[in-house]
Amino acid sequence: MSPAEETAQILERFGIKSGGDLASFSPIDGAEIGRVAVANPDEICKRAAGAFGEWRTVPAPRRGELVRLLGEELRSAKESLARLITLEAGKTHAESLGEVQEMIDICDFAVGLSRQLYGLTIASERPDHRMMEQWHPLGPVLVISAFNFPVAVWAWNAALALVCGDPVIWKPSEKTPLTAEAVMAIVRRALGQFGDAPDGLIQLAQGERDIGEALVDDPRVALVSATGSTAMGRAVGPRVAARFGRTLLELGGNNATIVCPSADLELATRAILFSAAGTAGQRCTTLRRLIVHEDVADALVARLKALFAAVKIGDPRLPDTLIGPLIDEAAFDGMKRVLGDAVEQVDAVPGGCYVRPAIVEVDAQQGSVLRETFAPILYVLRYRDLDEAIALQNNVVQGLSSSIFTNDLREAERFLSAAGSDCGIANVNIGPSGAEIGGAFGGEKETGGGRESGSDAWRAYMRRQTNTINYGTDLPLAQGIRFDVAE
Ligand code: UN1
Repeated sequence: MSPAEETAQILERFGIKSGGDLASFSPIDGAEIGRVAVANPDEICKRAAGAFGEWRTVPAPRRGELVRLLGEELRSAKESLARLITLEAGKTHAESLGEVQEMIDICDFAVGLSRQLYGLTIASERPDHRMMEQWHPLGPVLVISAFNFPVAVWAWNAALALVCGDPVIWKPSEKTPLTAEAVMAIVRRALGQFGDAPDGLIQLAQGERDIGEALVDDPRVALVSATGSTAMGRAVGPRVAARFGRTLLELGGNNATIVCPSADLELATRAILFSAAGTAGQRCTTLRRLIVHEDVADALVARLKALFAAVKIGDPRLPDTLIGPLIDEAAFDGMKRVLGDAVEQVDAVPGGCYVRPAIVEVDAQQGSVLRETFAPILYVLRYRDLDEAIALQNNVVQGLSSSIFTNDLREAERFLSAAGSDCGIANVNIGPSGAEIGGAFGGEKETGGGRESGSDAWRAYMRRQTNTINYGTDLPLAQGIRFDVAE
């Protein structure tokens, strides 16, 4: 069945009618698979602001109930939604299922969180005074998501925003509008079960860049959580800052793995294959730089080259495919700009851009090695001592994810220490990609500094209020100040 035919069947199952000005194309064969209508940003912001007035006073555990229902509906729709991700984003079925599972996991996490939005009690220096801090809902949250995780990154943000008391506006990638429509159909099912959620609590804003810009500039949007390239973040960040709005940025990565002489090379090989070639190199956490000790480099690189040559590339709907297509022609051009004629195209489905992952050995970290090319290119650098390797790993402008393979405790701990990796994520004996829900996700430097999903990332979606309460009959001032008029 063609991607267009299969998509039509799935959309029907979700009760979605295709139509409108924005077209979606399947990377499997490049053909159009559906259309959606473009949003009216002003209308959306108005409805979100109205919803905020109501939702912020709903008790947080009750808000959690909506997210629990969303998790349940996602469980029932898992297979269909995953299939649509495969059709629209080109991920393999296993990876698409994983993406929906990530949505379910964050829902579970957020449900628990809805009873744990803790503030502090603080010792006051003044007699008969009490201090505390409270966390209150912040306001409408705009989620800008990228094509490569077309639904999970929305869920990371939406699940937390909803339990925190914030309405959600979603501007999905213009390359993956249909999966967003399907998620909204699932959301409507959850809202139906929930009963009395305010109108406009969860909205979709389909469109191209202009729609995103109008939403980014709207003062009714309290937080802009944006995932995408550093260039996108550079445009969004200052615009939101100019109106003193808040941002949570999850931008480009240039992730490295260090392989030490003591490493379990079999383990490292498997992890590197998944991290560098999986998702056709289109994760923000994709492994892009392999920094390997010269004693083990020849053996490791030879093994990787053999695996890269053998890995099954093709229609992501087929069960044995490990690597599907690049998202579009522009992604292919990006890879070609780096590799020129060395790009090995794979003849899989006509109309799609299928490439073999590439290994490029380099002597120095310069030129394209310093940039994030959203394609499966793995640069290999050799090192002699660990400090040199860590310096290489850190000597890029991005700071998302990193990892080390070693069986030497000192090396592992050094890598994780304050003098080690400067990334938001640093792993030992696993690759830099494939993080689970629970840990805070995000990175430093030009990756944008935002943290999403796990740990205390929820605080970005709330405003903090410090309270001092006097339950006495006197008015002692802080710092011992006296301010009495003698009468
Ligand atoms: C992204 O590519 O934007 O850690 C997110 C990972 C996934 C999320 C990637 N859990 O690779």
